[in-house]
Amino acid sequence: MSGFDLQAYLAERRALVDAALERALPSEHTPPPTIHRAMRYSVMAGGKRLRPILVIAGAEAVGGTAAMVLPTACALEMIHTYSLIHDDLPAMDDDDYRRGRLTSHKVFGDAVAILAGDALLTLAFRLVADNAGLVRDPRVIREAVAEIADAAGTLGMVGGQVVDIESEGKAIAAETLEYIHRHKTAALIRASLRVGALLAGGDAKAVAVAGEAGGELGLAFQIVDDILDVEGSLEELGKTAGSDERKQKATYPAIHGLEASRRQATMHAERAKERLAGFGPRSAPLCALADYVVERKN
Ligand code: GRG
Repeated sequence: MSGFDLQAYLAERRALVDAALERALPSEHTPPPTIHRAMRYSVMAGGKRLRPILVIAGAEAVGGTAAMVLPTACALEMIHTYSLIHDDLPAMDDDDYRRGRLTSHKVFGDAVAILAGDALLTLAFRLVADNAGLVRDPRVIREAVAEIADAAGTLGMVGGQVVDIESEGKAIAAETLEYIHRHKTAALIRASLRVGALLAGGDAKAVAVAGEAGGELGLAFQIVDDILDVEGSLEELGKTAGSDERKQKATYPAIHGLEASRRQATMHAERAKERLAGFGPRSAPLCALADYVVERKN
C-alpha cells in the first residue's frame, strides 16, 4: 500500500472536471434545445471520468497542473461519451441502459442520439483549440489534435470498434482480441495520458513513457471490463451485465477464462506501474489508479 488517498484525489479531480464540463456544454436552452439537452443528458449522467482524470494526472506527472489541461480533459470525456452513445445504438450494441439511466436513443430517438454523438466529437476539438491559451507553448496544440484524432479514429477507437463488430459470433484468435482491446479502449486512455504530459510541457521521453503506461493501463481496464460483464450486475455497472455473452462477443474470459484474465489484467497494470516509476513521487496518483483499474467493481 502506498498510503496515497486515491478516493480523495479522484473526488477532487472529478469535481474539477464536472464543473468544467458544465461550463463547456451549451445550456439546455441554447437553440436548438433538443440537441443540447441530449448532449448534457449523456455527459452529465456521471461516469467515472477516468479519461479526463488521466489527462490531469499525465500533466501532474511532469510537474504541470489541472488548470493547464482542463479543456482537453473535457474533450477526452466528450469523445468517450460520444463513443458510448453511438455504441449503444440499435445498429451497434443496442443497449437500453448506460450510466444508470436509459440510453440516449431510448430517450431522444436514434437521429438525435447520432447527432448528439457527432456534436460531442466536434465540440471536443473546439475545446482542444481553446486549450492554446493555457499552455506555455501553443505549438503543442497541433500535436495534441493529431494525437487525439489518431486515437479516436480508424487507427484507434473506431478501428477497434470495426474489428469488434466484424468479430461478433466468430471464434477469433487471442491476438485479434488484444488488437480490439488495444484499439477500441486503450488508444483513448493512452492518448489521455500522452496529451496531459504533452500540454503540461513534458519532453518527448516523458510523453513516450506516459503513452506506454497508458497503453498498459488501457488494456488492463478493458480486460477488467470484460470480467465485470460476467460478474457484475445492472446496479453495480449502471448498464446491463452479461451483454457480451448474449451478443457472442469475444472477450478475455471467453478466450482465456476468468482466472487467467484476472492475472493478465494485474500483469498489465504492473507493467504500467513499472513504466511510471521514472516519474518518481509524482507518479503516485497514476500508480494508485493502476491498482484501482484492476480492483474496481464498476
Ligand atoms: C462507436 C466509434 C465507436 C466506438 C465505440 C467505447 C466503445 C467503442 C464502445 C463502448 C462499449 C465498451 C465496452 C467499450 C469499451 C470501453 C469501455 C470500457 C467503456 C466504458 O468506459 P467507462 O467504464 O465508462 O470508463 P464511464 O461511464 O464510467 O465513463
